[in-house]
Amino acid sequence: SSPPPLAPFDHRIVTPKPHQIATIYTINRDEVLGGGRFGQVHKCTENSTGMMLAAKIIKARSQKEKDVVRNEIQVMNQLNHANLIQLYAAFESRHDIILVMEYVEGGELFDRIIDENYNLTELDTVLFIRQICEGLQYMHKMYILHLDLKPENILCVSRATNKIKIIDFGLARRYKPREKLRVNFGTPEFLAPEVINYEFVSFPTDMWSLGRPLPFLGDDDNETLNNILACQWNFEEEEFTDISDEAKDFITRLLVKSKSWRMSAAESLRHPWLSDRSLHYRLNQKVNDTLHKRDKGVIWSGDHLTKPQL
Ligand code: PIT
Repeated sequence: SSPPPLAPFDHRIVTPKPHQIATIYTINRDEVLGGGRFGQVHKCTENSTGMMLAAKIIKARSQKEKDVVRNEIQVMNQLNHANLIQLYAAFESRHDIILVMEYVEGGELFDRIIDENYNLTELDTVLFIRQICEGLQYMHKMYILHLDLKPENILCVSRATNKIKIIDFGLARRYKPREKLRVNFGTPEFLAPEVINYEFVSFPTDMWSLGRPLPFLGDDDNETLNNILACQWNFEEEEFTDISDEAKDFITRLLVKSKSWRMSAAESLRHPWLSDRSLHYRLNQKVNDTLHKRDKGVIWSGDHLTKPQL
């Protein structure tokens, strides 16, 4: 439960440099760490020190596109926290802006969630969500909204631990009390009701995203949006049969249609699901039980398998 390692450099205020990046850093174009809305992230090395970093190359030709990236830099300049990826340098040229950031090697949480070889337990989820809440609590204290929280934007520090860092501040901004938000409806399942309705966004808008493990999926995007707006969900899916009541209560207190009644990041951290150590102990016992029984062939997984002869 200790926080993830800090970036291997002190927090710095970055201004985009007009120099060529190539003389100071070596970008490994073959090694793609991830792709986002605006371009690819590559592994890269600072030539003078050998320090490993990550370089996000963002295509930005127009003034408007460049302003969006400058906003991302401004936001990252204000954020110094172990659960938020740190910015090291930035370079601006005619066609793109490159952000040089802290390097972590564990890949996206998204990939861990969908990896069938990795058995994600409820206790793992507690550890992930708790760190996301720590990062969010800090951001919100700094008056900054993330507005694009999803498993693709959470990085694992390594494959072996459950430590994470939040990335992608491309939509992040300083909270302005009267600001409404226009977003692209790329992934409707993640949108909070106030975003769909084009109403004011605020700190609780980020909190909605944390309750997202619930399926709002309709047969099409329209139905999905309607399910969100109607706050139509339940715990009847098979995935929830073994989930603790505390987890269900936690989700219930985030997926609240009215912004002002959702738990804040600080309240979430105090919720029993994230804070009750005896619950965590029980969840851990459950994990061990399961592994133990599986060793003995008592538990099988997958409908395609036949029951072992006991
Ligand atoms: C890493 C390792 C990795 C991906 C990234 C960094 C990506 C970071 C990132 C940060 C942003 C953003 C998009 C991606 O908008 O696998 O060290 O601010």
